[in-house]
Amino acid sequence: MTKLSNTMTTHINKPALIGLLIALMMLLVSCGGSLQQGYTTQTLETNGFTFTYEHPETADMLKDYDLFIPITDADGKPVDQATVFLDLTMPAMYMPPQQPIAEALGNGRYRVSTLFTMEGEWHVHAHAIINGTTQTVTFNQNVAYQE
Ligand SMILES: [Cu+2]
Repeated sequence: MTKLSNTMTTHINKPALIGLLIALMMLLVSCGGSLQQGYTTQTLETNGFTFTYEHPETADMLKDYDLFIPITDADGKPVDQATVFLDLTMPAMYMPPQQPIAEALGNGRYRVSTLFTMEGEWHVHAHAIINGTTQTVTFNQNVAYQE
């Protein structure tokens, strides 16, 4: 048996092994998040707080979406007990105010269920009241018209 395992070891060449490791790492990365199909993320920092925006890469107009905003503090710890809401605007024009409030999911994650009422480029301002202070970052969201 010793001779057999020696033979097998020499037959696994290094490039193949490295390729396998890379493939495994990519699998881990893709499984690491719980991103929905067609979703992507943006990450912004303000005053030591890191906001992530998990969102459809291009949203369909007037379709309901769950948008997720995980927040961590300067130590990388999840921020719970925050009041989080979004302010959805279009840079190109005035739109009626739309400020959906987020639901806290725990582990620093917040969810907003909303839709976008027009095609084009939107600004998603995420406001989080953390310990009495409002922290704000602005993400981008593209919205396309779908029949
Ligand atoms: Cu508009």
